[in-house]
Amino acid sequence: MLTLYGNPRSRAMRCMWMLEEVGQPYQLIEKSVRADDLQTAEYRKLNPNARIPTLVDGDLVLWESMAINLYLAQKYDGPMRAGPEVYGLAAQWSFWAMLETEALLFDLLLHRALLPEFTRDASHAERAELLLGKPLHILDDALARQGYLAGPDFTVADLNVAGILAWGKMAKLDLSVYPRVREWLDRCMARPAYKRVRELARA
Ligand SMILES: N[C@@H](CCC(=O)N[C@@H](CS)C(=O)NCC(=O)O)C(=O)O
Repeated sequence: MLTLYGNPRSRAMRCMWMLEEVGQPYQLIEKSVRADDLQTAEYRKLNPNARIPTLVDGDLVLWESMAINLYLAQKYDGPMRAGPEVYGLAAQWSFWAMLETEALLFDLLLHRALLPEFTRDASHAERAELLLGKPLHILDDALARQGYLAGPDFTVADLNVAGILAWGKMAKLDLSVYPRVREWLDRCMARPAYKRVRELARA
C-alpha cells in the first residue's frame, strides 16, 4: 500500500488530492511541520530535508510534491494516467509553477492570511501580487487555447498548478483580470477529490 507522510493543511494536500483522483488506497501518516515531528533520525532517513510530503511505495521513497504526483500519473491506469505528451507538458507546468509562482504566492499568503495581523506587511503582499501578473497572464493565455493545460481534459498538469494556485484563493488574490485562470481554478477546485481533501483539512 502507498504511504504518504504529511497532513492536508500542508503541501502534502497536493499529493492527497492526486491520490484521491487516482483512486489508489493509501495510508496517511500524519506529520505536522513541527521540528519534533520532522527532525527525527527515523523521518530524516526517508526525507533528508525533514519536510512533508514524502511518499513510500515499496522500496521507492519520493519527496517533492510535484515529483510524487508526476510519478503517480505515470504509474497508474485510469483518467489521470499521463502518456509522454501529457507527462512532458505536466513536467513543464509543474516546474514553471514552482519556480515562477510558488514563492510569490507564499509571500502573499503569509502577509494576507497566515501571519498574526500585527506582523503582516501590506507592501510584501502588494509586491507579490504585482509580480504574479506576468505568470498569471501566461497561464490565462494558455487557457485561451484549450480547457485544460495539457489538452481538453483535467490532468496532473492542472492538478499540480492548481494545487499551488489554491494558495492564491486563500490569500484573496484578485483574479478578475485573469478570467480564464479564475474559471479554470474554480473548475479544478470543484472536483470531488479536491473537496474530500479540503474536508479532511477542516476536520
Ligand atoms: N518543495 C517541497 C516543499 C516541501 C515543504 O516545504 N513542506 C513544508 C510544509 S508545507 C515543510 O515540511 N515545512 C517544514 C520545515 O520546513 O521545517 C515540496 O513541494 O514538496
